[in-house]
Amino acid sequence: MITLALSKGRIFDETLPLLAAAGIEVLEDPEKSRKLILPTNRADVRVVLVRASDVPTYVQFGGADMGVAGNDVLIEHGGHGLYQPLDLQIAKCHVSVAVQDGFDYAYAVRQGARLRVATKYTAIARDFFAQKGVHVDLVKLYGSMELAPLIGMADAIVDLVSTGNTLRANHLVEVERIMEISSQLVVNQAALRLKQAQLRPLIDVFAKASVKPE
Ligand code: PRT
Ligand code: MG
Repeated sequence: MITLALSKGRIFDETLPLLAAAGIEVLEDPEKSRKLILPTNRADVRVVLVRASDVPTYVQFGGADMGVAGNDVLIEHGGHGLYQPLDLQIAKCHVSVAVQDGFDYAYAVRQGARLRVATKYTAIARDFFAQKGVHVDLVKLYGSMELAPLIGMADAIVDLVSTGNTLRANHLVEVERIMEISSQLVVNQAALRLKQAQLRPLIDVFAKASVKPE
């Protein structure tokens, strides 16, 4: 049995075509079903639904043989015990610093001001500001980061941006782009050895299917 860990939403939706390329069809719709273990048309392949930020943990501890997770999540997790053979080029976005429209971020940085930064991505934010030599107090949040600057709780946020619509709707502007994000295939290192014969062909099909023509 091969177990694949996915999160509901964009990662599930964008992984479906890759599974289809391998002849794998998930037999239930996660938006309709309450099941956490979804069967596929192949008796030896199943999908488990977990929180996006839990995918690396399930794969690390062998709860799943492989999974799909964004670089954002993998960097925060640390990637221990995971083999990352493939950038799937899906669920793309970037990590940015954003501030309230009108806040002079460049000036604050030049002045050596200490910034309070709200984020779910504390590892990424800590590294980024340390490299810039900017002193920050990080405030860990689990969601709705956009709210923090609006109510005066933080000077800036570090968050994922794709279309920029969420920032615009909340009168925030992007002032720095920290890194590009896409989702990676992650594989349990022990599973890769023990289930080579089943996993390798899947990884190869995903590799071919994830290459987008320029
Ligand atoms: O939503 P939940 O709290 O359950 O978990 P999650 O947010 O960790 O999961 P999910 O499914 O939202 O995201 C899974 C992965 O998709 C992330 O780890 C990223 O690698 C990737 N991804 C790609 C994104 C986005 N694009 C994205 N736009 N994840 C989140 N967003 C959010 C962003 O945080 C912001 O709130 O969408 C909002 C901004 O979108 P725009 O289009 O308005 O800029
Ligand atoms: Mg989300």
